[in-house]
Amino acid sequence: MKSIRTQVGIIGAGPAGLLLSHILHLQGIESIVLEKSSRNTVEAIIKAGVLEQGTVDLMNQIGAGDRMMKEGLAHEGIIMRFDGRDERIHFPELTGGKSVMIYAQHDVNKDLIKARLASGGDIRFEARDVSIYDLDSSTPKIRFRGKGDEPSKEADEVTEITCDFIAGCDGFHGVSRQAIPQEVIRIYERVYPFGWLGILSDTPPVNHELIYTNHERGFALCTMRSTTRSRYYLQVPADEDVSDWSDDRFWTELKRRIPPDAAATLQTGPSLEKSVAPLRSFVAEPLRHGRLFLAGDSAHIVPPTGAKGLNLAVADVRFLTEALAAFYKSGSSDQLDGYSDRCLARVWKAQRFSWWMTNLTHRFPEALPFERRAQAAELAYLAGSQAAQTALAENYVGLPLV
Ligand code: FAS
Ligand code: PHB
Repeated sequence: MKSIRTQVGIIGAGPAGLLLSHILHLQGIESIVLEKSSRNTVEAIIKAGVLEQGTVDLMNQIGAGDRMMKEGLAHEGIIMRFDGRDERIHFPELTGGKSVMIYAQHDVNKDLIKARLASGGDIRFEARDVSIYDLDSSTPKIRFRGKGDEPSKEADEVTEITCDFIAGCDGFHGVSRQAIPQEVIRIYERVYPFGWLGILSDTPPVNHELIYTNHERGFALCTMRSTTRSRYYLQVPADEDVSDWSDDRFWTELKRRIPPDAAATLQTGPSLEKSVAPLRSFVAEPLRHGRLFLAGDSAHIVPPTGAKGLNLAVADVRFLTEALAAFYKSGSSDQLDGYSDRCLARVWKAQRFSWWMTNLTHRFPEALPFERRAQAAELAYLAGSQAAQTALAENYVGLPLV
């Protein structure tokens, strides 16, 4: 078995792991990133699309924001469609000038990988059988099989990394959360009775801003990746099989749920990607066990309705890099000890907003007539109340980091 050493072992090269590795580097802290997928897969995966102002600012601060600023689309509002009417939520007016940026997550991944490798970063793609040991010691370890730091003779050679700390940035299906003992971890979860059927197409977006629609046939979202590439979502039953949805069936259903003027001008085309994503609200507490720190989807999942998932991962990483930098600079572990509570304060506010936005815009199959009427009343209240619109806007653009 090959043995190597680093200060922070990072599992996962999604936005959380890549951002963590780069910011640690800028603080003079070394890390090794282990990623089970290939670089091409990480750079192609279709996921999030909305960056909060804080995420945009951070990408620029760390020198990884040039392409985002050239190709990203600044958005100053969204349209809420319900009961035959459109209500625009105007972000700058309601939040003292804030907005959001439309920029695909796979592009964020690409930009972070480029920045990290250009600065001598050590990212091990296609790392297999990643496992974690000795979390309660001051030298926790990660073992993996794979290409290692040079094409090894034995593709199945096991490498062991001895670290000071391990960051679990390996998403909902990763191994790091599983390393927290059952008697320690607390899980909070709400699984929704529907999913999102998403389609990506090289067609101009139907509208220059996002349209969230609450329709009697179900929720729909019109969003985009650029001025020539569109992304649309339809609420479907949780167990929906994407193979039951031809492109034509998707476009026909979308036209039935979006505003008539949008339906009339919608440009359809062949799907580049089509998939069903389940919707759940999920939090694992605490985000730390011994020398293991969870960040991003490994610790929490939000329904994408509030566009919070990627941005929450960024906030966790900000807090973790501050805590690690304090430890290496002064030896103090106070911020490491406070990491989980600091993240959870923000995580739960984003959970609440995402749960609220999902309840406001989706049709629940088991909803009582009273609940449907209450939902219609809440949408009507939103339309008529600056206070209600301000509450939506300040959560959507991202709450201040505390
Ligand atoms: P990620 O899941 O992005 O990254 C984890 C990484 O760890 C992956 O590259 C994975 O391959 C790797 N990994 C997993 N297990 C490993 C192991 N054992 N060893 C090594 N590596 C391992 N959020 C939004 O805001 N808007 C959206 O529209 C949206 N759509 C989504 C659609 C889908 C299908 C999914 C799954 C998520 C979506 N999300 C969306 C949420 C998503 O954007 C996450 O919030 C974001 O990816 C969080 O980033 P990470 O925490 O880095 O996790
Ligand atoms: C997306 O562009 O994929 C997107 C945008 C806003 C959301 C969810 C997904 O709330």
